[in-house]
Amino acid sequence: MIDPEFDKRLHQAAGAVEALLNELLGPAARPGEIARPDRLVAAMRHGVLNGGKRMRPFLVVETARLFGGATEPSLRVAAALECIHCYSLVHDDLPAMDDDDLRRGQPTVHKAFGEATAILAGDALLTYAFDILADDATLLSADRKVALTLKLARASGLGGMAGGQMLDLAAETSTPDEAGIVTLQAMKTGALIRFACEAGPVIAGAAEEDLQRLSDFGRKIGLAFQLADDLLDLTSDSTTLGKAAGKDAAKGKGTLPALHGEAWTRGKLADLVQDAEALLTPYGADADILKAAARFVANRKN
Ligand code: GRG
Repeated sequence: MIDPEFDKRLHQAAGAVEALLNELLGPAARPGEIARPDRLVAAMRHGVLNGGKRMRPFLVVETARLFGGATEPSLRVAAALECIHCYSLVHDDLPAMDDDDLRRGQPTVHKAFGEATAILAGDALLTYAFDILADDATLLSADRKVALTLKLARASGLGGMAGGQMLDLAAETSTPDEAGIVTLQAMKTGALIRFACEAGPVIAGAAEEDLQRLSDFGRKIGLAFQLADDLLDLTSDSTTLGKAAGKDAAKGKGTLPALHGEAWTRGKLADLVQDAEALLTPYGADADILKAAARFVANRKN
């Protein structure tokens, strides 16, 4: 069962970040932009405003709150991160990548708008993330904006998510060993989740020790997130997932659940949640919501 307080706060964060994304992805050009093509705006909105769980935005907002960070700048950082996450999903669904027709229970962006527009929508979302961070409306000091920009770039790019996707493509032809799978997942999925957990302490100007602790927490739940995803691919159905199930096995893709089985994976997930919760012990009840998030990530159904 989902913790009711967690459920409430996840929905609150989702509602607030969606309202902001709705405004940011409006039709009117911003200062410095020349014009916003309607079709590109529509494709970007389709890729973003289509009912994701908004787990990463929640983590940004709640890790900032833990250290006294204000909600307004947290929501802008959360919106930037969600733009990157959604760009990755739009590009991942393309025929040249995972070739999926369904995402969040709806047609993927290339199915609705065509491939070329989907590529551009992903490109524009990636760029827009850094626009949102740098904008004057993000009320943070220049030092904190630079720190967030660098962390987000590193989490998303060559040595993070995009690099992880490269390793994932290579894994279709040559199965990596267990350490290789863990690295691939830490990059492809884990890096953005870790960023979400590091963002709060940076926004709030927390101590280095707290940043490190939240980074470790992010690493644990990032791994749990991907393990749960791989387990769902193995055990769930497309209707529940809102996307195609059973794709990893069909492609013969090496995942930890495929390697070790369901019982091992459930045990590993329980260990990761325990480790993640233990990292938050110094913060007492203030971190209860993040502990509930760790449990949700490991036990989610879609
Ligand atoms: C194309 C550069 C590039 C990267 C793609 C993130 C990614 C890399 C691919 C997505 C493939 C995938 C399904 C990975 C599993 C983990 C994951 C990111 C799941 C989707 O995230 P959720 O569950 O999605 O948070 P919602 O829809 O709730 O936002």
